[in-house]
Amino acid sequence: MKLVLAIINDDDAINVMELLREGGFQVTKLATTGGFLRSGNTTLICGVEDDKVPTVIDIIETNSRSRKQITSTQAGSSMSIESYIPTPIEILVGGGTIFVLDVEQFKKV
Ligand code: 2BA
Repeated sequence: MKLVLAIINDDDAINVMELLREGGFQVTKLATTGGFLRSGNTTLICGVEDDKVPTVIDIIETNSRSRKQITSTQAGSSMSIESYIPTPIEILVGGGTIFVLDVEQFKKV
């Protein structure tokens, strides 16, 4: 058995969860926060048999859009006045970030 952890955009979460459910997968949704942008994202936890992992990844991959997002640079270490003026930069936020972990034991009690 594997545990799929997928960090996706909040806007894609409902759709991805619905498609996983329709595919017969159980899924748990966690409200999480990205360390870089410090804005909300969604982490899905999905325990699946090994041979189903590609199907789960495919559902997540197909339904998680990447987006361009504007953020601002953090203050630099120099003491110049420019280092305190935030500069907008454009970054590409995934898609999805997916981890697949081995499950040592799975038990429902
Ligand atoms: P955040 O940490 O808020 O990162 C959002 C996006 O900012 C990232 O998109 C990436 O494009 C950019 N980014 C992150 N760190 C950066 C840096 N030091 N310099 C420049 N740009 C940077 P994604 O790579 O698609 O990641 C989306 C979210 O997935 C992340 O949100 C984080 O919550 C999670 N994530 C990504 N890689 C991870 C990892 N190795 N471990 C744990 N969580 C991860």
